Amino acid sequence: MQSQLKKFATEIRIAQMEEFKARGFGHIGGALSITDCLAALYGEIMKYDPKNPQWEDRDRLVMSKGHAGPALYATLALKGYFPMEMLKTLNQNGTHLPSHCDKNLTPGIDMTTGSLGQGASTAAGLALGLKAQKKDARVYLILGDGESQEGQVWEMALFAPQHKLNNFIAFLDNNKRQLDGYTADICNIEPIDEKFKAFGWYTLRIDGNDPDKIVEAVNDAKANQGDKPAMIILDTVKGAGVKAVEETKLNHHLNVTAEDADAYIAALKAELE
Ligand SMILES: Cc1ncc(C[n+]2csc(CCOP(=O)(O)OP(=O)(O)O)c2C)c(N)n1
Ligand SMILES: [Mg+2]
Repeated sequence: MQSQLKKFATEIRIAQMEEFKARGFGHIGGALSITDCLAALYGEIMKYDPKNPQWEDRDRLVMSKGHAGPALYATLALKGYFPMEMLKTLNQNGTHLPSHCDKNLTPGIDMTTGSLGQGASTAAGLALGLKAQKKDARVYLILGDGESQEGQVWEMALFAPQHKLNNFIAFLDNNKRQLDGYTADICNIEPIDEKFKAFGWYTLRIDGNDPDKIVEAVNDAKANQGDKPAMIILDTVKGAGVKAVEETKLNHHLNVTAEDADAYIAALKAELE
């Protein structure tokens, strides 16, 4: 029997596959690797109201690796922000679900992203703004490991501790692969936990494909971060949860035929039984 959150993660994966099936291709590897984190955030951690997406006191999520939009859309649809049927319009002309996140198009999307690195700064700015307004709301940020090669991420890494952004919890989806190969071969970011620690962050490193462990880590951060921002390094597998995608070395952006998608969905549904 899967835990409630693991079950939710599987449901998010199934809904994602419906999106990719309808479009025929997409950023499948990095969408799957961050799915367990989204299950934890929207299944347990975050404060939000699907009927009032602009609620002022809500927690915010910035999906800085904006190409993982489809994973977030699946999550938002399952939580009732918009009809499940809308998922089939992913990345089509006139859609409200573009390939990368757009806060002006999609209910529940808090920040427009896609240019890697920029979501780091906008998330820190949101956290600073909420703190200045003395709001009881947190900002969550999701970065990629390849994205963390961007200089802008390191400007933010300096800025957030300086401003004591203890309403700020970041995740780094350390799936070891970027667009065109292994992160360690292209521009190694390790030891990434030690780096954030040295920059003044409360840092944890966990199995990022276990939503229950992610909830535990966020509770730990909330209890122990003091006046620091928190960084949770998620050790993940790119393509997690769909074996054929995990095993495809360059799985950043793949074609997904209807037959592929149906096979992936059948395997995921079997996990729910
Ligand atoms: C500034 C910028 N440069 C390049 C790209 C193109 N691009 C999109 S995703 C990606 C790879 C990102 O790798 P990673 O952060 O590891 O993402 P994940 O593995 O989680 O998909 C690149 C180079 C971009 N979106 N923005
Ligand atoms: Mg990566």
